Amino acid sequence: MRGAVAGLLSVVVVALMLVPGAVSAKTLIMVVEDAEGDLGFGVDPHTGGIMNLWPESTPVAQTEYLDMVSTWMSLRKDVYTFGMELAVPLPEEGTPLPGGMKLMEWAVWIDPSPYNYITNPVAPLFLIALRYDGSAYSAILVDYETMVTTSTPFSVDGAKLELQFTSASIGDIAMEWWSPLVRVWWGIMGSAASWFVDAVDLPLVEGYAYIDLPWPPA
Ligand SMILES: [Ca+2]
Ligand SMILES: [Ca+2]
Repeated sequence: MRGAVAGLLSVVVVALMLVPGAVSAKTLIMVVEDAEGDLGFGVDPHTGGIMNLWPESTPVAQTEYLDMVSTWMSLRKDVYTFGMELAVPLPEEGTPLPGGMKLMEWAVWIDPSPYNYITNPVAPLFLIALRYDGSAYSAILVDYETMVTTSTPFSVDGAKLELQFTSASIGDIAMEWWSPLVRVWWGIMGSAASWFVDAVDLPLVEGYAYIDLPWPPA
């Protein structure tokens, strides 16, 4: 399974978009494909890959809207758009969560350097996350320096989700590393009972480091 995952190629696109009747505006876009059917748990400290797959009979494996099949980041002027495509459409609001799950999160972490829980357990800079609790969606931006959480614009359209945030909302930093992750909480809300169930697969492509992707695109 992991061999097949490693065989997937990522796609990096830098697009130059022309705005009709206006000055041209450069949009940076990076799109990365991810394996389908790879929901798992436990992160390999050497590769960043998720080590164990949930058996097909388990609620997580059957909850295919947790399964990222592609993810992207774009920057146009001073607005970032982060997105994910899931294997199947996201649930309608009000759809209960299955299998004792209490909360789900499709998110991007902005890291100061490639995070590794053994060799580089660095604190993240920001988290931008879409969450669903079985009743409604919400989207937040967490500043890990101040621990201030603010809401941020999002859209859910079939199997696609997007979150937007401005350069100013991340302190006008020059973003260098971003890590898309899908997470599920079980048990009592506020507890630490969460697991990462999907991360970017790391094909052996220069520029990838553990679970982080480089920015801007090469
Ligand atoms: Ca996946
Ligand atoms: Ca994956």
